[in-house]
Amino acid sequence: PLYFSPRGRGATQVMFSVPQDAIPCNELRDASRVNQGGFSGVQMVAVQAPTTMPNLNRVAQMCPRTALYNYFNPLHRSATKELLDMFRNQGTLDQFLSMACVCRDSPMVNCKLWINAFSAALLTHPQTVNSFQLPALCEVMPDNFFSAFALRQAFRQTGLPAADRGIITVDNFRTGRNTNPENRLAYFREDMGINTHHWHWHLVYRLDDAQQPGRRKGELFYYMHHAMIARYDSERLSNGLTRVRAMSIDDNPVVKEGYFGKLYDTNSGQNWGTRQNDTPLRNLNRTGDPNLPPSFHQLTLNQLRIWRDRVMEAIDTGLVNMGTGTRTPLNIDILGDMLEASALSPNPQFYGPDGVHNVGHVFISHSHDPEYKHLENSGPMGDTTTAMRDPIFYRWHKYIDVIFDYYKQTLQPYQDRGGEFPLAWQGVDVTSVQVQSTTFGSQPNILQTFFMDSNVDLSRGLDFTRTNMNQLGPIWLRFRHLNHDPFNYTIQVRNSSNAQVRATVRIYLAPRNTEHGEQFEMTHQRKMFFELDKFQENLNPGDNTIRRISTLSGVTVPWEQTFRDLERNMELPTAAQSICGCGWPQHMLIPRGTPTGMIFDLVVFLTNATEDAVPGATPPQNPNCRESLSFCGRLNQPYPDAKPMGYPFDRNPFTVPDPANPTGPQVPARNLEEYVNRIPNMTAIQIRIVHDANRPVVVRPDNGPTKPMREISG
Ligand code: CUO
Repeated sequence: PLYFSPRGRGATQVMFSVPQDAIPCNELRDASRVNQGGFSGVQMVAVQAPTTMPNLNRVAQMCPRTALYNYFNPLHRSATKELLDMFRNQGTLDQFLSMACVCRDSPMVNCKLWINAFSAALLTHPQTVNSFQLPALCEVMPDNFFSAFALRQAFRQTGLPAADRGIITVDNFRTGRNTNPENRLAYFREDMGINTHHWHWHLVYRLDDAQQPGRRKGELFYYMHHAMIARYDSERLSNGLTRVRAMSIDDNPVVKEGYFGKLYDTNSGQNWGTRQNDTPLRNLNRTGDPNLPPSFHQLTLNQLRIWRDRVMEAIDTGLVNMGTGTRTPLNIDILGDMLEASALSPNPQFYGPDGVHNVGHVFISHSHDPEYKHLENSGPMGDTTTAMRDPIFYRWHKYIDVIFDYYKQTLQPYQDRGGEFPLAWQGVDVTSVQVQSTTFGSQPNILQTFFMDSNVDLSRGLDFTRTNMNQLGPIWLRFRHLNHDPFNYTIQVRNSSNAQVRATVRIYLAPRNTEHGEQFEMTHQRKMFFELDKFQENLNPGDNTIRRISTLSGVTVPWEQTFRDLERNMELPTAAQSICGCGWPQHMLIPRGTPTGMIFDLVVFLTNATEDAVPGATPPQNPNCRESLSFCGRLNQPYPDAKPMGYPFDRNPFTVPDPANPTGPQVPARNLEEYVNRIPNMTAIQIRIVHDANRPVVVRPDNGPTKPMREISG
């Protein structure tokens, strides 16, 4: 039998185990861990040989087994694509799994490359697309998430019988000291859920994907990354830091923020690059670096600026140079593809074969050794699992966001009535909004955040089955992360028509005040808004009360979907859709806030769902899978909202009369109140987010050791 499933764990799940050491597929054993923490029995997985053996020469040339795998490296990406296509071209599930096994066992295939290609294939292969759940990524490649130090402690445990093992505790963010103010944000940047989400998003929206009608991949690249930057800015204000300053590539750019990630790639046995404070961004002259394609051996910042300037020219003229003597109108989706740049970029030769954005990742990730004098590897900015750990990620993506916003500013602001996507919805008034946490004794419009601990089992990613069959069992690691008390929204809406209507409820949050303690002007605050939820509701004629719990958010996925494979726990091998793991982690839904309470503006905006509907986009059907529709869409379907992403805050506010000069030219609405006043179907309230630093740190009760364990500092 090719794959077996005594308790719902198929061969695909088992194949993710210990890929670093490439235990041959036919020796893989499934240490099925049921009942959280226990495990029962060992099963062999037999795998047949494929009918034709693959030729892996090219794959191995582009990404050798000994290389430090980087998603943003064009060679590694081509190798991933080649392997992925090899998997996709297998017709039956048996053939697909056989091929995946042979490649996994081949000494020519880089294991992280294999994980990426195999995961991407599982997401899209017709035989697995609806029946597979990716395992928690930090279990599969723990070395991309935990420091070399923590990992070493974990490896030590593998040599011990289960009863003698300790639990590795990672309760401190150890990539810097607080004398470096950037370290205050380490809990955000190094959060396992955030980094997993970023990897998963780029896996679902691959750079070399073919066009799929209505998917709006370029626009989603803009929107999803914009939201992450806005969230990071809120997090910075919560920690007494200024908003992120965009990175510049002009005038001798310098990366002020150093980063020492403490990461070690167990696959290749190599260290990730590090970066000192005040590292200049210099031309790349990495001739001889086998990891980068020749086009990157000598790459100048000037070249990057030329590509950037051409993109800016396209924005200014509103037209894309197709390279064939013709020009076509620019839109946000094309701009996203151009900048990223994906395979859908309209004229890659002209706008940058690898896109301004990707090339920036490569420049920055090699800035510590631009001339390859020290044979240094890429830094964390080179890969999607690690990029968000580095403070420079946010500065670079803010720069990309500034370019997107430059385009958005060329568009007509939405008007309350008339024009494109008018804001007012005749007959629907949002009369009041309140949020309240579900905890006993909570007060309205005050939310609380706190730190807590959760456990993950690293045994899948560590080699121990081979050394001693009697020493199976979990290797627990406990890490600290932000969380908040769940809360309810209560929204009162009056429908003054005499028919039932269906509404899309859009909920956004942004800090009310700048780092200088002044209320944000609307032209700036609109960029700070990030989505908390989006869902649909029927409104009966008259007064309606909409209640919604924060855990159902349309941008997040629950902790269980990020950190545990559903099959193991739910015994439903076909229950989960693979894309359901993609989404912002629920525990990071709201920013940390401050101990005394930080004021945020919460906006509820109702639009007509009939107008928002997209043909071909069906509602979620799988009750076991919470999907992040806003960030991840649905697999093989058009994006399920007809409005521009980020609507209405993606564009500058409409203009209003200038009180200082009522007969003169109008000015953009100056603050949120002036904006909301004109839109009856929108309401804003102020809420406070209090960070309870004194709350005792509790451990998430499920998914952990069944009895107390010796703690080992990681
Ligand atoms: Cu996700 Cu730059 O696109 O990291």
